[in-house]
Amino acid sequence: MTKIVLLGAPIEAGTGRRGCVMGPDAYRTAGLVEELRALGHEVTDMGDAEPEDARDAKTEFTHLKELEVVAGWTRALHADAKRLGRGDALPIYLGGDHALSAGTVTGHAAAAAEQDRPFFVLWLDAHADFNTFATTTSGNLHGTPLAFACGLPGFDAYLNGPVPVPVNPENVCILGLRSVDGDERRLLQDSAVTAHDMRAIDELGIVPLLRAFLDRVRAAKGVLHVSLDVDFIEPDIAPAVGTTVPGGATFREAHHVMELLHDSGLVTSLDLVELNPFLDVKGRTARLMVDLTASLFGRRILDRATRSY
Ligand code: 4U7
Ligand code: MN
Ligand code: MN
Ligand code: MN
Repeated sequence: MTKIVLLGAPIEAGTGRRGCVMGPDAYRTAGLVEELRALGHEVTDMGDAEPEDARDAKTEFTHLKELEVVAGWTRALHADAKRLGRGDALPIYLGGDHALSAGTVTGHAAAAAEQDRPFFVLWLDAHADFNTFATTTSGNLHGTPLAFACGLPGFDAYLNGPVPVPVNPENVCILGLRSVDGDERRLLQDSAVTAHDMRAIDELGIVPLLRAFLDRVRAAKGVLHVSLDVDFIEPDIAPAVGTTVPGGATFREAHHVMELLHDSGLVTSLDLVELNPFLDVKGRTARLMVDLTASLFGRRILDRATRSY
């Protein structure tokens, strides 16, 4: 039994379009609380977080969209995540667009540092979200949270100062990549982030890639934050996302990742991001995300004793 807390983060300012604001309620409607309780977990839904006022958030760049709103969410969620990271329950952040992870990841990194635990991040995404204010061409800030969390320069507006505990890029693994921008590619290349694109998954399989990372987390006695972007998954089966890229993880690949994460026992916090219920087909994507979360929390086809391998 795991104690789980849910915190909604209805932010859509980080994307170029409307709809992610409905994400947290779509997860509730799709039965997330009930599914987790059915697996034996103690679940508390804390409702939705609210952004801080960040009208002071300014930069030299004029093409960034909704910087003040994103900064307000970053500050609020950073504080929430830092507090929840000190507690004994495992937080699931219900997005909301991926800009929310600027707050959750840096908050959990700060909490882990207080406890002298190495902090690791698994980023399941078609994109690297490794743009800075200087490199983003779209100006959509959901393309920046991983660069920010890793301490890349120029982001002081988000937290009104530098990131207190930047994530060590050596402790970050991205799985599922198939869309990386020109300048972002260079930043990623120059970093120590482990970046596995879809070709690596095709050639080697998703299991050894994930296992190698989980082995490192375990060996370091680390804590692991997982950030699951809906667009990690093939859009044919997960259509409710603004930034579809074909060639994503299959149904079984996505579930298998969750099953291995469950078996590892290493996950200490989770973001579910980028669900846009306005684009969904009969709730299919919301339900898939709930089912994937259930796999991460112990749902399996056969249990160990019944399985003949
Ligand atoms: B998501 C993009 F240009 N890189 O910066 C950008 F391709 O959270 C996409 O992963 C960012 O969905 C996607 O706008 C952000 C684009
Ligand atoms: Mn993303
Ligand atoms: Mn993405
Ligand atoms: Mn997106």
